[in-house]
Amino acid sequence: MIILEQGRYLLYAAMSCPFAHRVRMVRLLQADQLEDVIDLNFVTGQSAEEGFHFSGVPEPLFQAPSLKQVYHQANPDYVGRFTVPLLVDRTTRKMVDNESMDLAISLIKTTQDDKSALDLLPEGAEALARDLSDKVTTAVYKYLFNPDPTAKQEVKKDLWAQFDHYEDLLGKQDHLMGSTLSLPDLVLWATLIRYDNVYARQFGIEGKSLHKDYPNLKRFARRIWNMPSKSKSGITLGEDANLPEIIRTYWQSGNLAPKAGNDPTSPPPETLPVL
Ligand SMILES: N[C@@H](CCC(=O)N[C@@H](CS)C(=O)NCC(=O)O)C(=O)O
Repeated sequence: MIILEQGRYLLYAAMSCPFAHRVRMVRLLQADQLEDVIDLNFVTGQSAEEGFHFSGVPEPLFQAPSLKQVYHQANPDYVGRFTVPLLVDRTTRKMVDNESMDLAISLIKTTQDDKSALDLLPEGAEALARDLSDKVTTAVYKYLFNPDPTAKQEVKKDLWAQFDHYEDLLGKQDHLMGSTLSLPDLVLWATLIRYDNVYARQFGIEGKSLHKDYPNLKRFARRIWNMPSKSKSGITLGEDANLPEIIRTYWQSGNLAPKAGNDPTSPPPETLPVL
């Protein structure tokens, strides 16, 4: 349950993270209700030993140097990975939730009484969003982290089968649930915009590109890219995504880049067109 009170929450996020991205997108699309209620705090680096940390500017709630320490403060009993997104209640200084899909749904439900709010969760949308999260968002990490080349090929085949299915569907309709934007669109979009530059190129899921092989997915991605948010800044979803920062972060990530055979100390490759 989210309380619509100014400055009440802090959302810890990473610009690069597609899971945190879906929560940020809901916040932006319902910004007239949520922008002043949830402040964002971005992690600025990730190391193999410490995980996500905040370099330079101190983290505002606990003055913690790392996300791990925020977790320790906000939930001393927490066991698990120290992941983004993480929502913390500033008043109680306690963790609210760190599951992106639950957070996104909870934010949508909090704002849906307002008649001007987008209906991001029509019937069936939650199930489709969860399915996409499992078969698309997570698939690229299953590919990256699986050491077995045969298993990697299986993951790639299944992922492309998903893309083929949605390519077909989006040839017939503008959005996954029909004619209007909903949560599954946001989930799929967060992977699509990262696909060519990060997942294909940096994670090594080579062979197909959104730009060249999936015209309907590309059109869909462009439509959402240009979608205005309700933020006071007037930013579009595409501008907010900050693709150059996403590409750079993955490239320099001490965890991911060497696994994919990249040299994180060299400059990231030039950005390929996505849309
Ligand atoms: N179940 C989480 C997963 C989020 C997740 O895996 N986030 C990644 C970044 S994209 C993370 O924080 N990784 C850090 C780690 O595993 O230590 C969710 O959907 O919210």
